[in-house]
Amino acid sequence: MKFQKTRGAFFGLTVAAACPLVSTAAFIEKTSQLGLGGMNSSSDSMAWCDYNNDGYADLLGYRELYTNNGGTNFTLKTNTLWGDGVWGDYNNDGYHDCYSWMGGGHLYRNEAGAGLTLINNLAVMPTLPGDLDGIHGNASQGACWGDFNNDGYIDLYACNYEWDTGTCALPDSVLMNNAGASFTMTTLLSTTNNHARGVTACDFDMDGDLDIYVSCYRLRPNTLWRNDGAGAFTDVAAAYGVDTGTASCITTEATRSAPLGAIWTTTGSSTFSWVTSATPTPPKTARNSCETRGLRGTIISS
Ligand SMILES: [Ca+2]
Ligand SMILES: [Ca+2]
Ligand SMILES: [Ca+2]
Ligand SMILES: [Ca+2]
Repeated sequence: MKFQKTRGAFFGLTVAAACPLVSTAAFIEKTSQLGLGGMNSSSDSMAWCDYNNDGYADLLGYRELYTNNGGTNFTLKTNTLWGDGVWGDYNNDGYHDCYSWMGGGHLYRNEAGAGLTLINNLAVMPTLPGDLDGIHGNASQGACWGDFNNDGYIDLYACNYEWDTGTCALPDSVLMNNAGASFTMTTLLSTTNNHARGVTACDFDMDGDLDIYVSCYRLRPNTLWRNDGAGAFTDVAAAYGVDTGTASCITTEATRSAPLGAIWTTTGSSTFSWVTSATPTPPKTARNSCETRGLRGTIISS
């Protein structure tokens, strides 16, 4: 089994299947016939989840939730959500809830499959950190659920990306779940101001706790957060050779990992391989402008 996710698209377990040398599978485009022809085209990610527990996976896109009608077609349930999101049952009631990382982050509670209720109470779900000038707010690009402290309640990691086309990087956040009642946010240190986009959780070192890998944009090193078991993280990307470059900010873009996400494929204790969409090519040197312009994101550890 493996955890996988692309650009904050979903949280879940998949079962690795044997892959034939020659595939005979064929796909037929049925978007409109299945009721998805009017889907909002602004989505950066999609996420399947059987939110009403009827046995059929439903579909979350940008601002939209489509209900699966017994595998025959889909019906638009709502188009007023905040944006793309990830599913997870934060209150352990048996129904998957939804967190959208957009607009400072928004938590939706699943009302026993009948619908999603936006939790506007900041004491329950804090707003993600924004630009220090207070003008732009937050610009998160992804999130993932995982029980980082093994207390039985899933927690959340949010990538906070940037503003002003790379001049202002924002620090990432860890939101620990207080027994399904609220979340406590820790904003990570400056090393995480890496223009993060995709995040995925997996126990790569097989020590019983979920670790986190974050893929970053604008030639920034990627981050591998090793969990201490209590939900506190240390960046070990360089030690494990998966930062895909030095922190000098002068490197080949192709040797950086995919800015849009990564996939775990665990292969055994303390070892792992990883796959991204970027393939090393002959060197092409580029300078990351963020080093000369400086990072203006909030640096807080609480
Ligand atoms: Ca369903
Ligand atoms: Ca729930
Ligand atoms: Ca937890
Ligand atoms: Ca671990």
